Amino acid sequence: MNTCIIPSELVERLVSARRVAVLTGAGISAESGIPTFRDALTGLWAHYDPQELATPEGFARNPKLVWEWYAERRARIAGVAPNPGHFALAALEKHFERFTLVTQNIDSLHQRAGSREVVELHGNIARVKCSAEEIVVGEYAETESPPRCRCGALLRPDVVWFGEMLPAGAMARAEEAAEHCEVFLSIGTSAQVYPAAELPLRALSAGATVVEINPERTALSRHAHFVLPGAAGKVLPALLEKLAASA
Ligand code: BJW
Repeated sequence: MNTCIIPSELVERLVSARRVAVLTGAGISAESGIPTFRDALTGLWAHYDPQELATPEGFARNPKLVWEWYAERRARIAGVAPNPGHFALAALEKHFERFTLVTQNIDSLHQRAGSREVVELHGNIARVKCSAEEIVVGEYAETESPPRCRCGALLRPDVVWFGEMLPAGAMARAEEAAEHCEVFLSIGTSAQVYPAAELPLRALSAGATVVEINPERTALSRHAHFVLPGAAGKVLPALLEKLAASA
């Protein structure tokens, strides 16, 4: 029995919705043991400088440092499992005609939980691409320093750093889903990083019901129709339970 309070009006809107879009951020993977970015004590940016580790300029200055940091994070991700929040989203997908799961996360935990269609806005840590040609060349393999592409440039993680464009196809799919859904769920994101943070606002402008699931208030909270304060791993299974009981 899950004790989270899910408003019945939200359940009714979900029951009648045909198209649902979801945006997830680092918070959904926190209960799996992956640190978020901006949480004051445990977030990655409390301990590491994003300018040095998550920008193309930082990589150009010290490619080995950046490569090692991503190798450590990859190893951490390999050692964790999806949590009840990821599994609840995979199950939720089956209740709707169209369900688009857009994630800012690079950890593949949604896919490992069984979500079928995941739009990755910020890339995936398992892949590497050429730092010059921007072409994905394959899966990461353990090396001390970044290897070189056939063209001679260094390989780098296939993730989106500050100042870089998001993959155009992924962003287009995310925008389309946000603008054509009846319910939009924003889960475990501080809603500070653009253009991902625009998605719930686009959904709002298009008339969707916007729901936020997060233990803390964010920049989005005052705009959302429903704010469900709590951990995604508790709130999402409760939401799924209510929906399944009402469908
Ligand atoms: C829980 C929980 C639990 C905890 N359950 N919840 C417009 C205005 C201002 C600035 C810009 C703008 N447009 C572009 C920019 C610049 C920049 C930007 O947004 N900067 C802001 C910081 C101000 N954006 C970009 O540079 C983007 N590119 C771009 O826009 O290109 C065009 C352009 C370029 C230059 C100028 C103008 C236009 C690219 C952004 C790339 C972000 N990359 C990173 C790293 C990815 C690779 C990696 O992992 O290493 O992506 S940074 C980091 O932030 C990562 C995340 O995906 C992203 C978002 O973080 P997220 O997921 O929200 O995590 P947190 O930690 O912030 O929040 C976690 C939340 O979970 C918290 O709220 C907790 O409370 C909650 N939580 N436990 C539920 N159990």
